[in-house]
Amino acid sequence: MEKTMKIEGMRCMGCANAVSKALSDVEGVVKVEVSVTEGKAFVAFDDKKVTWDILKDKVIKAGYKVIS
Ligand SMILES: [Cu+2]
Repeated sequence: MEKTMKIEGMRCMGCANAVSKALSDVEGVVKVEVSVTEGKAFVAFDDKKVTWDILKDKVIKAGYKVIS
């Protein structure tokens, strides 16, 4: 499954890396592409291993606000 998460609060490449790492570390995540300027994270993941809600929670725990 491929989805794009809308994220608020990313300001720099450090934020992008933090979000990227938070998502990439989850088992079942295949690919992550974060755009700071657009406030988005594209995520490709195996929905049999991980849910979208879990992924959103990881980003929230990393300190960012998930819009959708
Ligand atoms: Cu930052």
